Amino acid sequence: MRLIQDLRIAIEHQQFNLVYQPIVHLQSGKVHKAEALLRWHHPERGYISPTEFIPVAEDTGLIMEIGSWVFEHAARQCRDWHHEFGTTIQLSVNKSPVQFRDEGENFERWVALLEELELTHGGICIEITEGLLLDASSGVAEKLLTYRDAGIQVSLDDFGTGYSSLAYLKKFDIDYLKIDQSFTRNLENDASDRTLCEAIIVMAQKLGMKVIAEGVETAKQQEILKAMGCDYAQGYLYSAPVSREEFETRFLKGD
Ligand code: G
Ligand code: G
Ligand code: MN
Ligand code: NA
Repeated sequence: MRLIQDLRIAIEHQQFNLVYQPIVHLQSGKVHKAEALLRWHHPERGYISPTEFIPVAEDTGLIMEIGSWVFEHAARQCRDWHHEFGTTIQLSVNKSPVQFRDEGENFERWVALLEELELTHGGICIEITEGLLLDASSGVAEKLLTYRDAGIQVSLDDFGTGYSSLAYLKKFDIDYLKIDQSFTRNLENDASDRTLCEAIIVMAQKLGMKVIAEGVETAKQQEILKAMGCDYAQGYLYSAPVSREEFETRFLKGD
C-alpha cells in the first residue's frame, strides 16, 4: 500500500511535526501543561490525521520509530521552553496500547534522554487509554511503576468511554484522569452529565489523582467544572492545538 511506503519516507524527510494544546490550571488560570499531538503533512495529499495513519504504522511496526520521534521531540521542546522562558510546561504525548506494550528497549533510551535533558521530575507525561488497563495479563501495572521511577507521569485519556471503573484504577499508578469530552459537552444542560462529572472528580481526587476535563468550549462549562473542584481543563475555549511558534506567542511570551 502506498501509505506504508509514504510513511517510511515521512520519517526520513521530516514530514512530521507536533502541535500543542494548552491545559489550563483552573484555580490560577495558568497554562501548566500541554498535550502534544502529531501532525503529518503529506507532500501530495496534504494533512493526514493520526487516526488514519497510526493504525497503519502499528500494523507495520513503523509506530516504534514514529513513537520515538514524538517522545524525543516533545522532550527536547519541553527543555527548550524551560531554557528560553524559564517555565516548565509539562508535555504529554499519546501512546496507543500497541506502542505501550511493544516499546521494549526504546524505554531505556528515553529514560537516558530525560536524564540528559534534566526532565526526570515530571517534565513529560504519557497518555494511555482505558483499554490498556483491562488487559490484566500484560504487566501494565508493573510497567507503569517503571514510568514513575523514571519521573514520567501518566494520564488516563478519554476516561468514561471504556469499561474501567474508578475502583479498578486503584491498582494502577496513574497521576491524571482526563474526563472525555462527551461528558463535558452537555454540562450546561444535562443534569446527569453534571452528576457524573462531579462524581468522577470527587472519587478520582480521593484516589490521589488530579482531573483534567477535555473538550471545554464555553466559559459556562469552565465555571461549572471549577465549582466542582476540577483541577485542569483543555479545549477550544482556551485554544485548539497550535504550532510551536503560536504556542510561544500566546502562552509563553511576556507573562
Ligand atoms: O488532535 P487530533 O484530532 O489530531 O487527534 C486525533 C487522535 O490522534 C487523538 O485520539 C489523539 O490521541 C491521536 N494522536 C495524536 N497524536 C498522537 C501520537 O503522537 N501518538 C498516538 N498514538 N496517537 C496520537
Ligand atoms: O483522543 P485525544 O483526547 O488524545 O484527542 C483529543 C482530540 O480532541 C484531538 O483531536 C483534539 O484536536 C480534539 N479537541 C481538543 N479540544 C477540543 C474541543 O474543545 N472540542 C472538540 N470537539 N474537540 C477537541
Ligand atoms: Mn490525548
Ligand atoms: Na481524549
